[in-house]
Amino acid sequence: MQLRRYPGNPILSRGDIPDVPGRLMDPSSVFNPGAVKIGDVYTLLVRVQSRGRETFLMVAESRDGRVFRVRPEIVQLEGLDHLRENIYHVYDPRVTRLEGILYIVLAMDTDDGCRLGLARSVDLSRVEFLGLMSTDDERNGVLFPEQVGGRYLLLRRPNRARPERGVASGDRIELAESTDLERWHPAGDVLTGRPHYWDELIGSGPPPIKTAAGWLHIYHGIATHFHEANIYQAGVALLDLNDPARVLARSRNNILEPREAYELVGQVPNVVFPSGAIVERSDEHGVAAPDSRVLLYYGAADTCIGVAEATVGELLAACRD
Ligand code: BMA
Repeated sequence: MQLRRYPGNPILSRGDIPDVPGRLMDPSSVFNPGAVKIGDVYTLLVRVQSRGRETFLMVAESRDGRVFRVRPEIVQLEGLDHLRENIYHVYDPRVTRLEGILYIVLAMDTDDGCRLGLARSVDLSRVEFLGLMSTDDERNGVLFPEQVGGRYLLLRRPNRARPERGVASGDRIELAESTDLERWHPAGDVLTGRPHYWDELIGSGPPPIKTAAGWLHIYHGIATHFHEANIYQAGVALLDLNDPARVLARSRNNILEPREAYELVGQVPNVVFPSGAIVERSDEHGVAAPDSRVLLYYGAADTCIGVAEATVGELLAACRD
């Protein structure tokens, strides 16, 4: 199974980013969005990179999930200036609606590597930075959309794999738990990379999707080809509803890989990087209907954004392929 791409992809490219006078003109790229539906509006929190390679977050909105308009302003993280650390980039936001609030887990580059940061917002007009969630080098943090067993849960990817070249990466996704969203404690290993196959290095994608069969977790896998070339793909695993450190099933094949020109060629070639998902229909308990469509938003070649879709049932079947 491959996700079905929207024929109008890419849905956002650098030319769709309005200038923000004095701050951002003619940027290089837009990619790796968080996604959430706010009322009827499909909303993306996108990563925009300037030609100075500064990183900005901006909001894009759509009535149909495919044609987006970017608000001509840069999202300010209120309270970020109170941090003692030097922050170079804030990027790859994962947006989770939790207890009626939008929580955003951010990757933040500091002098000591990457940290996870947490922010919250009602509708992405104002975003309040709450603080760092980690003291170790990690990326790809993503919150579950509800408490499980009385705890908030977070998937995170420690950057412990040190390639010969390039930045630290990771080959495992871990679970962490918290009672206050501030202090996080290890709660088990979830997935590890599969050396030699499509997902040697891994990291979480969008927030887990609740289904009757378990949590659907879309993640990215990197085939490293002995460090000669990195190919970023998407895959899916099914985690136990009550104990998400337990993996019930995991796709053997990827569900999306770089094939189209805009995924194969760009600032970083051969990248599909899933980071946002919108489920079209869930019940009052947040359980996705099996025939509901899932729109997966992804960064393509660190240059533009694509959307691809499958039903919940198809994703469950892919876990067991
Ligand atoms: C990862 C992250 C992503 C990026 C990907 C491909 O390590 O930095 O933001 O999309 O690499 O360059």
